[in-house]
Formats: sequence, C-alpha cells, structure tokens
Amino acid sequence: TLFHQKCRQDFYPSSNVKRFAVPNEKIPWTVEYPEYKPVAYTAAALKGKPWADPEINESTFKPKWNAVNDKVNRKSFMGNYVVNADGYPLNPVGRTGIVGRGLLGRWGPNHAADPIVTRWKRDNAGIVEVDKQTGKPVLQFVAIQRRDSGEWAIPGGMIDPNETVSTTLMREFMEEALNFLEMDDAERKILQNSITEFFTKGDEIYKGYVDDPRNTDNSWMETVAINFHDEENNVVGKLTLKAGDDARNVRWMDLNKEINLYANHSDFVKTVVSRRKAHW
Ligand code: RP5
Ligand code: MG
Ligand code: MG
Repeated sequence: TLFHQKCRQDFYPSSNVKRFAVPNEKIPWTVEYPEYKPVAYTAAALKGKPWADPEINESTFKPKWNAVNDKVNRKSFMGNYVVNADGYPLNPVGRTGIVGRGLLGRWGPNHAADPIVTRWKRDNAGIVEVDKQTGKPVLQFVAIQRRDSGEWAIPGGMIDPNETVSTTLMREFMEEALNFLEMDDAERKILQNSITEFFTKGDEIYKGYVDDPRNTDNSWMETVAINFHDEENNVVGKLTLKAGDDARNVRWMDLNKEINLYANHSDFVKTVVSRRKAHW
C-alpha cells in the first residue's frame, strides 16, 4: 500500500520551506481535515523553463487532465486523479503539506523511468559470491549518488515529451552512469553499439507513484522501473562507470536489506532481488 514518507519530511528539498505536518491518518483526501493549511511553494527557477508548465491560471494554459496532451503525458498510472474546484490536480495518495509544484515541472503526474541494471557479485576469479547466512547469491546494481540530495539512487530521469520509455531508460543510464554527455561522437557511437541490445531485454518491476521528496499536493512523480540483468557480467559489467549529469558518483552496489536509497527506490530493488532469488 502506498504511503507518504519521503514527501512528508519537514523541509522541502533545496529550500527552507517547511511542510505543514500531516499525521498518518490525515493523509487520505477522504479523511476530513479542516485545520489543514498547506504551505504554497513553487520554485522560482521553474518560470519560463521549456520543461515546466505555466501557472494554472495563465490564460494560455489549457491542459487536458487525465489525458495525453499531444506530447505531454498527463495520465496517471493510479487511475483518474481529481482536479479540485480551483483547477489544481490532487495527489492520488493524499496530502503532503505543500501546494504548488515545488521543484517539479508539471502539474499532476511527472513521468520518469528507472533503469535497474544488475549483475551477480563476483570475486577476482569470477566466482559468484554466495552469502554465508542465506546461502543465496549476492546481486549488485548500478547506483548513482544524486547531486541534489546526496542520496544513492537508481539512475533514473524524466521522460522527455515524445520520448518512449525505453529511450529514456537507456539515455538516463548513459548520462548518469556512463557520462555520455561529455563524450565525443565517436565514443558515443561505440558506447551505444555496445549496450543498445542489452537495453532491449528488460523485466518490468514497477509502474506507478513514487514517494519522492519533491512531491506536493498538486505535483508528483510516477515511474516505470525496468530491470536489465547482465547475467555473465560481460556487457555493462565490462564498461567503466563514470558519473555524469545530475549524478555525483556511481558504483556497483551490493543489494541487501541494509540498503537505503532515494525516494522509495529500495522497494524497487527489493522486488528485483526477490524475482532473481538473490540474497537480501
Ligand atoms: C524519482 O526521480 C524517479 O524514480 C527517478 O529516479 C527520478 C527522476 O528525477 P530526476 O532524477 O530527473 O531528478 O522519483
Ligand atoms: Mg538525468
Ligand atoms: Mg536523474
């Protein structure tokens, strides 16, 4: 069941805006909460950005909610969301203590894609490591450290208008974990040729709402998380990882129950672990 945790933390990310405190039982919109006085916050940096919507009341802005608006997908994986009397879409999970968009560009759902690239942990001789306690092989995934929060995360990113999910998955992985943006054309070609096929065979792990710290009552993250597994460690396993774009660091990270990732990414990697019958 979905629940707001990361998007109810005291302070909104990269700001000194304090969220109105919402107790657990007051999260659902169906529970009356007359004392609720959420704080309004939309980062000034959104204004005029091509990837961001205008303000709701701007006369030129005529979104069709719960629909694909030629290039922008305003449909939610959570079913039809409600639009309130003032014209603002409402977070399908419930209250967050903030109205407005915060740091998010879109009113309503902001669609992302998360590539979970995995391999088995091996020793120098190439033997897969089996955990002594559980007797199960240890899985690793490519984790990046986010520049914004410093937390480790799946190297995901926003789906650009008109982009397919599979394009976003490979693009974000190349940008954040392989520093694609700083490569020259020849290097880019070589890289793309070496991993394009690998990125055609993925397993869907999750599709839906993300408990992202940037969510507000009117804007929220949704994602499609796909697992790409390098069974023999000879595709992505052979490449040198290099952080780029909004990633500060990158590495193969062991998966186990100690892991603590950005938003609710730990839930996503846990699903991969159980599908692959790996150690946790
Ligand atoms: C998360 O934010 C998604 O799961 C995805 O990993 C990420 C996309 O946002 P940016 O990395 O582009 O900030 O909610
Ligand atoms: Mg990115
Ligand atoms: Mg990203």
